[in-house]
Amino acid sequence: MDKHIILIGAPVDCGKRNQGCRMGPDAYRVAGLAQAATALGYEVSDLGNLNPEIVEVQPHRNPAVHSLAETVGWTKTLATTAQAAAREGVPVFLGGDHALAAGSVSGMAAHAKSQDRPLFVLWLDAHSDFHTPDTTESGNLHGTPVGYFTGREGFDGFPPLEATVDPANICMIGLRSVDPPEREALSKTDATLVDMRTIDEEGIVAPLRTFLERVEAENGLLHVSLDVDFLDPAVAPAVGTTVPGGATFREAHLVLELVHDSGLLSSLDLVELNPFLDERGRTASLMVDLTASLLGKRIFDRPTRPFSGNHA
Ligand code: NNH
Ligand code: MN
Ligand code: MN
Ligand code: MN
Repeated sequence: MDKHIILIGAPVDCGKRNQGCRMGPDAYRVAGLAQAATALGYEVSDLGNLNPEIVEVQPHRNPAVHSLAETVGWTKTLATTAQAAAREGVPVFLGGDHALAAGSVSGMAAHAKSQDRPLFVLWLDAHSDFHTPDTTESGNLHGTPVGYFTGREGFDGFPPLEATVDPANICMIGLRSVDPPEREALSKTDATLVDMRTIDEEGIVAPLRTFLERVEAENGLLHVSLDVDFLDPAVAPAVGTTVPGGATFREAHLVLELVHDSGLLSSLDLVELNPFLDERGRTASLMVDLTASLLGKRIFDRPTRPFSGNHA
């Protein structure tokens, strides 16, 4: 993978009603994200915190939907920034809530298209975020980014997609809170859905390896979207939407260690951290440590590599 990390502050806080994710980018900086990447041999740039484009939109026909204009504005800013940054290195989006993935992933999909390569998405989350503005009951648009970048209907006012992500190229791991309309819509796709029961029964490694082997075989770009609530709230309390029964500390590290070893990472979202809810910075620090695993931090070098190709 590219040894240049580009930090992009995305203090998006409009994707749900409870506030605090806007403090995420600075919490990651304070917790030492840039220093961790530098120590692992990366060149690190920090673009600072971005602002959303100011846009006007018609109110959505679903009256529950809120903060539509702000979310659309962020989507435009982040999609443009993602494409420019991806030409220079590995964009790391410091959230901010998960609404930011409408912009980061759609921008990466456009970048992948410009290279004639498919974009694959590893979605690490308790939730599938596959709503559309028509199906969301909460009206919280952080529950909709996957619906947007796969090209579902109902995203009136959002920028038209230069490229959609094929649901068959999405692997969701950690699922344990999926709303009925999402489940119904997901069942009509070929997305890989790894819920907590699958992890309990089969382990987290097998489905991940299968997915990474496909990314490699298809010469894909790989975007990783890490929602804090992928983790069990006992280890990661600083998130508004805690769901019990999440990934353990070691399961999370292992996923990111395996992604590192694949050499396939192209871009990353760190989302839903709410520092206002943290305990002495422990969740921010854990997210930084997980990113270090993704960037190659290890206990010992491994004797064998799980992949045939040499991407290092
Ligand atoms: N599915 C719920 C909704 O749409 C919850 C989404 N919340 C998240 N997603 N934190 O990751 O409101
Ligand atoms: Mn560079
Ligand atoms: Mn999410
Ligand atoms: Mn979530």
